[in-house]
Amino acid sequence: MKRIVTMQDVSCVGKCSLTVALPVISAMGVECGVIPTAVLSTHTMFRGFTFHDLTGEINPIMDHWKKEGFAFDGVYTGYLGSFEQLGLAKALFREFGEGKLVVVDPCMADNGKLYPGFTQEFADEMRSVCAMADVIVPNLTEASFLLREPYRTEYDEAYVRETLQKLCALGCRKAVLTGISLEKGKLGAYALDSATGEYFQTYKTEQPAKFHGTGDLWASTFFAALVLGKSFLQALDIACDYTTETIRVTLADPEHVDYGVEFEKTIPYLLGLL
Ligand code: PXL
Repeated sequence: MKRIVTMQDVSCVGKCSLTVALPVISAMGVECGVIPTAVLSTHTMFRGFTFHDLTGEINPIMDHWKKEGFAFDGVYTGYLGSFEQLGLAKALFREFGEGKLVVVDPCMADNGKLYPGFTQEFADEMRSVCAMADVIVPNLTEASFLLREPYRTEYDEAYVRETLQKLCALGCRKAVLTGISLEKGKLGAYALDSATGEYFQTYKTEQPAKFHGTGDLWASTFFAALVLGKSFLQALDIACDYTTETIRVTLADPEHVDYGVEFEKTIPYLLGLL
């Protein structure tokens, strides 16, 4: 059985980060070890959320794992909340990611804006974490902060390709831009493998709403699909398909909440894609 480790926070209600990654990766048949970086009552889009930092636990957790001789087939980092945690993510890659699949989702921004608490300096430091990854999976907003370039809502294919080249120049082998739309009504992912110069793209029907946590849903699915041995293009396609279908099913439920998607309902659909 494949075994991975993912490092991100636990938002107790809100369906993002670990409360998405753990069930989705497990459902895909991959053992999911976790490094929880913090416990929050909700994700940071709610007001008044509580926050308990777990940074001090991370080195002891890794030390114990080293003593036990644990090894993983892949390492995936999501939302990280401090400069110190960026350093610990790099330590995690050195200790457990050598020769394994390392995926970095530089979670910090969306829709042109940094999430609460993040700064341009954090984005600058995130570059060195991206440099150690095999694959990074930013959205266009995150890419603009990583590259210190203005965020654009209007763009063409040349801009997407140029952005992917600049992202790969950070040091990762492959870069994926999520949430790309080059044609009205279609939304998907555009990627570059810098080692071969090959571009990849896949699109699904754009859904008429955006939800929190869908970036984490996408990244978890993409990562686990790669760990399971799917090709790069297949993994992109499976992640776009599952995320789109999940938003569609969520919108079809008149009682859906606005803070997260009903990914639980579409797990059978996801397994059908594998
Ligand atoms: O989905 C990314 C994410 C993860 N964790 C926390 C967040 C967010 C996005 O806002 O607030 C705590």
